[in-house]
Amino acid sequence: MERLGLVGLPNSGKTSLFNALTGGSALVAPHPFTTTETSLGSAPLPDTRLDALAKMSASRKVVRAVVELVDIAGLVPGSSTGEGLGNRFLAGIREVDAICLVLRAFEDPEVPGDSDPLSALGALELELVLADVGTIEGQLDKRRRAAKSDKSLAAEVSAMEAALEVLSSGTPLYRSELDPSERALRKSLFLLTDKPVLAVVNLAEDQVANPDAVVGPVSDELGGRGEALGVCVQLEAEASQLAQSERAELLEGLGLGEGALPRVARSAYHLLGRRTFFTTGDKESRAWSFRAGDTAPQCAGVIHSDLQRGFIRAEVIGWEELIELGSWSAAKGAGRLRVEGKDYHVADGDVLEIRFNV
Ligand SMILES: Nc1nc2c(ncn2[C@@H]2O[C@H](COP(=O)(O)OP(=O)(O)OP(=O)(O)O)[C@@H](O)[C@H]2O)c(=O)[nH]1
Ligand SMILES: [Mg+2]
Repeated sequence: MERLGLVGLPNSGKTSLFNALTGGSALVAPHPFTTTETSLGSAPLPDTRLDALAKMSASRKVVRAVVELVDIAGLVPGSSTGEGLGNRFLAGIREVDAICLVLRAFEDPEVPGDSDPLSALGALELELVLADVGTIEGQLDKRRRAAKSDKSLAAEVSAMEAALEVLSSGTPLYRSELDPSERALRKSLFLLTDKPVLAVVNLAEDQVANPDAVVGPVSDELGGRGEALGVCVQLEAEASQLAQSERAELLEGLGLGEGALPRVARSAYHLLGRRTFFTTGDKESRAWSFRAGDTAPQCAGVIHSDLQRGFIRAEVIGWEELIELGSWSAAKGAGRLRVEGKDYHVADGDVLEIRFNV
């Protein structure tokens, strides 16, 4: 399954965010490079659609979809050439499918480090860009020579040259106007800035009431190429340790509604290209995660490989319509279940029942 990597300067709050999202307890400390090994975790995805379906079906069990996260060692200026935990951190980023840039805005004399999220963004992007320039420069001459005898490599070489030009101007590839279809040609290079990004601005408690002042400039800087979300990570991490009702009380009391973590989890999920379909019944209501664009048999395979192998058809209805009708049998009686075959592309929010035969 696709993974989101948390990337940021030391002491930006990456591990705190990781713990808050995953309910984990990885080490958090006010000194740089607390995290030296990457850790993996999964964050359950809050989903009110699933809650509504579970209520409708009076399900005894509710199973949420998850987002896979990776907490990566801190990046410092010079990481691209091996400073700090340079190589470890670069390897960590190469392995993820999308990046969450954690930008510190909180000030705390106890926690060394800068609290200017825009300058952190600049520093992080510069290191990622430099690493990518190094990767392409290390390969380009070899590929050019190979392309002389093998004409089929010409497209790859020109994609590399186009990427190098963008990077050399200091621009990460996720911000560029490059043709996305050329991405496949660059895939074997494992470039760091060729992945989708999201930014989390780690706010101080006194910035939470007016996050736009701090988050807005980051959002403008990313210019629509990445979403920027403001989160008071420490506060939400503390809240995540509490029981559901106390947590709601704390967050509501601060005017934070459900808090910002559910939005981070949902944005990450979408950034990774994951979508959700549901199954519902009195035994269980469940959110299943599939890749955007998957067909009904592929989605059936997420439940069990037998369901894909023996797939006959799917009965399908949108979750909202099903809730309105009140039950699966009511939907069936009203002739509102669609019958879909092997070529159907499942939509986010579909409720499915798979007919199969093995
Ligand atoms: N005041 C304040 N402190 C925070 C906040 N978020 C994190 N911290 C503190 O900042 C310190 C660093 O947090 P970590 O989560 O370990 O940061 P990190 O980015 O994982 O750090 P490294 O692994 O060392 O790169 C800890 O002492 C946290 O308690 C916040 O929103 N406000
Ligand atoms: Mg850490």
